Amino acid sequence: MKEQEKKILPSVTVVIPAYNEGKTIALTVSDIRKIYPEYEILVVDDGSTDGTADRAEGEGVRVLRNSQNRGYGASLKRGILKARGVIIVTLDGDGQHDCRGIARLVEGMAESDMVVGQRLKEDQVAVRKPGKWLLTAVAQYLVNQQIPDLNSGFRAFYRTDAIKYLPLLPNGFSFTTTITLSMLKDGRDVKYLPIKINRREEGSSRVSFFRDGGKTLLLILRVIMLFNPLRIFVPLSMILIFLGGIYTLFMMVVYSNISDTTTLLLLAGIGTLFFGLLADQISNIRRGG
Ligand SMILES: Nc1nc2c(ncn2[C@@H]2O[C@H](COP(=O)(O)OP(=O)(O)O)[C@@H](O)[C@H]2O)c(=O)[nH]1
Ligand SMILES: [Mg+2]
Repeated sequence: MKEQEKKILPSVTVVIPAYNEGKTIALTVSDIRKIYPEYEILVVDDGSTDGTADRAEGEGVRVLRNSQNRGYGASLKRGILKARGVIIVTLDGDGQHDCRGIARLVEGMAESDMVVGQRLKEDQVAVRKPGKWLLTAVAQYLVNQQIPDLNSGFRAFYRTDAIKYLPLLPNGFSFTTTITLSMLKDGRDVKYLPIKINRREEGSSRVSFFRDGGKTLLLILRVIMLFNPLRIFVPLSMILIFLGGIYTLFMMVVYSNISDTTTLLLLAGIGTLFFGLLADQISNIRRGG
């Protein structure tokens, strides 16, 4: 019975995007190999200049080398395309994710479409919080459900699902946000399992508030347009039309005339509504609906 159970377990590829993680990559992959000898380990080296790829290869795992730095999402996409496993687990190359958690993520996949390693609140770096808070609030509103951790890099999903969403997935760090929202918007089941994050021992985080915080606003606009434009444009147009209506009534009663403002408000409201309807069609086409 045990043997039989083992045979039907799906194969797993652990994809590790790494950029200049020469000091930690060897330990990270050797730990995974020790605990999960049956899993394929695939390191995607993103043009590192510190020997990251060679160190990973020295541990006997599969390595893909990007000739130039293409970004976190671009590397994951390349890894996903080349992976041999049915289930993909993504994990950082800096040793921050405890690989003992992989088993729990994979187990969770028996009942879910994606399992996310949910970081504790205090593990989410303080300077990133304002942007992340707003992004999470908008994202939750768009898909109409709670998202305890929108962009953890430690997660498991089916390779076929990732391939399906590949054209939507961006090349940068917003890969994680986008795959989460793609799943949730399609009504897929996403499970969150609490994980502990190790302190970064070597190197420094490549996600910075100034570089990526500035991008957060753009990302918020992108996810609105991609996942649920009507949820923003309909209320906005209703507010404009309502204000325009009230103002028209007021002008008619008091001055027996309408003004430029009433016309502008009403036209803006109607324009916003039609823009939203158009955006909704494009969103559906892009997401394959
Ligand atoms: N492929 C790729 N991976 C990157 C890049 N920058 C960082 N990473 C990797 O992405 C993971 C998370 O990056 P990190 O800077 O630790 O982000 P944090 O954990 O959110 O602070 C690590 O495995 C990094 O090696 C990049 O430009 N390209
Ligand atoms: Mg990290």
